[in-house]
Amino acid sequence: MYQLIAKDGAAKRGRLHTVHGVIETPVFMNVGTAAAIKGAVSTEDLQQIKTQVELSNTYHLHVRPGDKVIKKLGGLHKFMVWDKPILTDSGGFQVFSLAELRRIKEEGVYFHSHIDGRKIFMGPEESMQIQSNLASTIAMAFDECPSSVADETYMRNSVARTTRWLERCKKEMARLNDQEDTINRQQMLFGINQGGVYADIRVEHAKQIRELDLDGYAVGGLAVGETHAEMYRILDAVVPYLPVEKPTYLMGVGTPANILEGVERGVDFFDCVYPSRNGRHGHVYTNHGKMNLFNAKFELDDNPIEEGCQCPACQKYSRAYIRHLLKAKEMLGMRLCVLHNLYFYNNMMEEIRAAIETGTFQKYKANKLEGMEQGE
Ligand code: PRF
Ligand code: ZN
Repeated sequence: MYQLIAKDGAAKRGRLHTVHGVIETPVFMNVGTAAAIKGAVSTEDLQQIKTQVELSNTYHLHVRPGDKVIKKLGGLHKFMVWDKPILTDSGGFQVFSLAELRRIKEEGVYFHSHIDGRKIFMGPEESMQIQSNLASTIAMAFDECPSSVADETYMRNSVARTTRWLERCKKEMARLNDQEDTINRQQMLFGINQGGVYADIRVEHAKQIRELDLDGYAVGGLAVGETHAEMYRILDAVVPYLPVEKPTYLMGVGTPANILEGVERGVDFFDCVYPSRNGRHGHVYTNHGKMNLFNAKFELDDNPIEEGCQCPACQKYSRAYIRHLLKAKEMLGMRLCVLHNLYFYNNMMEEIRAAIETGTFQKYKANKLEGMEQGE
């Protein structure tokens, strides 16, 4: 159940009640593709860095260790020792970005595993079954994420198929939630809007899928090569056609600036690999812009990454020490940068929520962007 607590312009401050607790939105989900946040981050760490939702991938966990293995071990929450909400992406997007030799048919997608080349079939029913075995809090619909340069005819046909797949997902999820041996019988299902950069296709699709009365709605197929201006134009066009009384999720987005723009347009959920991936490369976010800790100017810098930051890295360690760890390829260096970056994102979301509640989001956004532009 989603509660809309406050609005500031189109920006929404919401609360999603789930079997694994409450999610305060806007929220940034921390990406743990294969049931782990890359950079040796433990679930104890996640508690410390204000993580609300962990995100994992159906495709990866199906290929390794296998969703049936995870079901036998009691589901993903028990497996990775995380009792808060988990969202699983459906596999659609990963099949398109990772798998080789894929063939899309009405029934689903045939492809070869990126691990061992094994032939796999995944359609809407299989994706729901895998996500039900994983027992995540929120399952995502099985969709096709077409290329950003797909032509209009391809896009119309693809979106129509994604709608038919969505109807099958809803039916299969209802069947699975009705079965006694299902671990999470209150698993939620979010639908996914597609249509590339064609605003009319997007809007028509949004109108169709909102009729299905799902637990939430995502905007997929963005941040796949189009410009930021195009992404904002599509959000401007489509978010008003998604139900305001349900959570909205912008998939795979993005930079702090992208998130602020998304919030302004009414988005509740975000996820992105940037904070963890950049952290693993020694790139850290601060309120004064991004820093590359490999830079020689930090050799003797005894300050924390960011003065006043309450993250586990900044509580104790200096830029100089972390720079040394990174250069010496010590895992702790990566880990500290990832913890700082995820904390930066999670903390920004907390600030965003407070700003919406007090009707000061525009001011908050302008200040945050101005500060961050000072960086490299
Ligand atoms: N579909 C799914 N997952 C996704 C996307 C999508 O379009 C994107 C697009 N940015 C990221 N993750 N199922
Ligand atoms: Zn920090």
